[in-house]
Amino acid sequence: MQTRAAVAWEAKKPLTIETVSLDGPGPGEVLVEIMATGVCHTDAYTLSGLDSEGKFPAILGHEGAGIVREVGAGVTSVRVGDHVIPLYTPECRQCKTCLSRRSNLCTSIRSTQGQGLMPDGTSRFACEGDTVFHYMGCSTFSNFTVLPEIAVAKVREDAPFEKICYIGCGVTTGIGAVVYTAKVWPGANVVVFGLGGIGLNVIQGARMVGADKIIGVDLNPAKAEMARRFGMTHFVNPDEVGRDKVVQAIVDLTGGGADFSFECIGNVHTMRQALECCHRGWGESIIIGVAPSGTEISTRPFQLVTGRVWKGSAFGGARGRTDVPKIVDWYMDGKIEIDPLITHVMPLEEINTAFELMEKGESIRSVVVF
Ligand code: NAD
Ligand code: AHE
Ligand code: ZN
Repeated sequence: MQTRAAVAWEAKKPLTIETVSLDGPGPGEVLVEIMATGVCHTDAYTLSGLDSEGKFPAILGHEGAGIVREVGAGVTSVRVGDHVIPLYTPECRQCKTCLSRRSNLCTSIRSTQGQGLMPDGTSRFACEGDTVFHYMGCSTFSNFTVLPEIAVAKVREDAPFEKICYIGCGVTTGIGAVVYTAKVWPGANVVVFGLGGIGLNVIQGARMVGADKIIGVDLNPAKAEMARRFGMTHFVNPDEVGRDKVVQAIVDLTGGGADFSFECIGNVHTMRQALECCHRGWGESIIIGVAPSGTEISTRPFQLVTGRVWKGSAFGGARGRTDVPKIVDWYMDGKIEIDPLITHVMPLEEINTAFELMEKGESIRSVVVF
């Protein structure tokens, strides 16, 4: 079939809207009509050329919601007409990792996914005779896309696509990091570095589980207002306290250090600050931000010897097919908020504006509706 998609032909260049060809679903796969997709900082990261797995030309996008339009042979878990959220972290329920229940990082299709290919090693997209690669197994910047059935979460049909697409990455990543990865306890002191589309969801997750102090750190003071609305109790602007005094400022505010910190920027310097502002003996720092390939984190080993813990979180530690439908319920039941975070909505033709707004720090989430 033919479909409309935004194609990233090469790094650092704007996307162009093309009519691309798409081969239908093979065994165990589904064809999904994407109704809406968010634009995440990770899309911009890959487009910047700093992603070691970035392949071009590609159809980016990994934060979508849509409707199953066709199923391949042997598909049993979804049917035509089901509403779904594509999962860049699938859940096969059969691999060593899924069976271990110790991690959400299903390994069943990860290697082909990282090469921009479907599990059978092919790409289903082509444009003007060129193969176009898939991205994070999702390619939600295309009106239609093909996914393995293990990489879609079936969700309730009364949930609006243009809001729940954000659960496909940002909402689940932020709230999940609090609930599933860190298991923040009521009364904990929490610090969030970076008050963008991910950090604000960490903040609302921390509020949801009953954290005490929720301290936000951001260079952009314009981010503080929304953060307060979502539960931030204290704001630290590194340019006001001094960039080398952020750790001390947090230690002072928390009476010794944070119980949990979350790095939601993707900067190795703030990752170090996030670890070192944690409480001696038990403070845990969770890295969410994606740092450019080739960069490395460092700290004095003494920081770990004295009980601070460094962890990472991908997709909030959520098991997609199991947890995403529950998070959609939390939204529909009013337990979490999404609407105020979607600051811009645009048609596919204006998708480059979403990247510009993010770059300038003027949006939280832009959503493209098809
Ligand atoms: P964003 O651009 O919306 O937010 C980043 C925020 O960090 C902005 O508010 C910016 O002002 C602030 N910031 C930048 N540099 C700073 C500094 N030195 N000190 C303090 N604040 C600073 O981005 P986002 O969509 O929220 O994504 C955040 C990070 O999370 C990105 O690296 C993204 O790739 C990553 N991410 C990871 C996962 C995962 O599963 N681990 C999922 C989604 C996104
Ligand atoms: N390809 C990148 C890695 C990017 C990365 O860490 N991605 C996160 C999700 S970011 C969503 O916005 C993730 O889930 N990682 C686990 C995984 O298996 O990719 C690089 O730097 O090479
Ligand atoms: Zn993302």
